[in-house]
Amino acid sequence: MSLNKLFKATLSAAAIFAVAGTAAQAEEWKFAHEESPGDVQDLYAQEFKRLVEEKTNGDVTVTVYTYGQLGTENDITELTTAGAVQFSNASPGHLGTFVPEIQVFGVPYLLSQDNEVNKEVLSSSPTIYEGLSKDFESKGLKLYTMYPEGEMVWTTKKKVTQPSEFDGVKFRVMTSPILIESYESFGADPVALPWGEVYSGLQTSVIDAQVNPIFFIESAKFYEVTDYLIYAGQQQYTTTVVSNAAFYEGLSDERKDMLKEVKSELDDFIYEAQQKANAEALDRIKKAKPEIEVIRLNDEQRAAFKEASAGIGDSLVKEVGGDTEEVLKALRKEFGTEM
Ligand code: 6CS
Repeated sequence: MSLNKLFKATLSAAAIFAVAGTAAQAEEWKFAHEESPGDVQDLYAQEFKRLVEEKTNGDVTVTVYTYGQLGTENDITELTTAGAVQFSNASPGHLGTFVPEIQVFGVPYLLSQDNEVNKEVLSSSPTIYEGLSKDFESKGLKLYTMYPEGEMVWTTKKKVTQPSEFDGVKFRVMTSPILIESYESFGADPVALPWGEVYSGLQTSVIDAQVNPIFFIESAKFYEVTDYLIYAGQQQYTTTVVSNAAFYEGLSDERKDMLKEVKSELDDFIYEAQQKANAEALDRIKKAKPEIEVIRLNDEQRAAFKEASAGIGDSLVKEVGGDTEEVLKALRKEFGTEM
């Protein structure tokens, strides 16, 4: 072989090796969430991306998709069960028709008023990670983590401080069936919608009220089309991050360990990030709309809503069955909210 030919053969072998090498290393994980850029789920997903890429020395790249890029909340759960997306946020508020048991997180007044307690339970509860996780596995999903996004605040066009004042109020809720029952028990007329339809729904009076954490009320601008922010202490917004179960099971032990490490670093990160996001958003809302009325229901007023919804846990147990009764009981104990 001439030197020239040898040089060309070596070059093409090197090129093939380089391409093959790149192909073997180029592993992409898709992470879809339910919120807008800069929202709490986006902060989580971006930090997950940073940590995974750093810990794998770039062998894995994570592509983050925000709300709408791959569809609505329910669409991204379906994409994850199908394996087209490796990770996604699937909030209990929208997950009720896929994993009915997770609706325990929609039971009013289940979580603690102390958010440090909520953080501990959501990040490490055996009831969640050993019990509820089996319900996810049976649907082809691996429950990766769970975290709080802040207290759910009602935004309404009408002042509401007791259940009778909800009469005739069309109240938007997320799509899990338990939420319809809960808001009916509070006295409202619930309407289930994806959040992308909420702003225009409020603007055109298709709905009169909705509930979300403050950071989201600011970012989706729901405060522009409502007049009251009402803290009823009734719920924390919780979300789960799920993975496609077959994908997760197929990972090497080394990758699984890396993901556990990432989860535990992110437990602290996201807890602090959501606190900051909610506090700053309330200040901005008050500045942008000084006439908005912020109402914090007192203990007596809260007790009326609590009493009105006291049967929701039992009806969930009846409807979903399985281990829901034990899960609810165990979670009430962990959150310190036994009845
Ligand atoms: O209200 C909703 O549907 C949306 N709220 C939040 C805080 N995150 C995503 C969710 O879909």
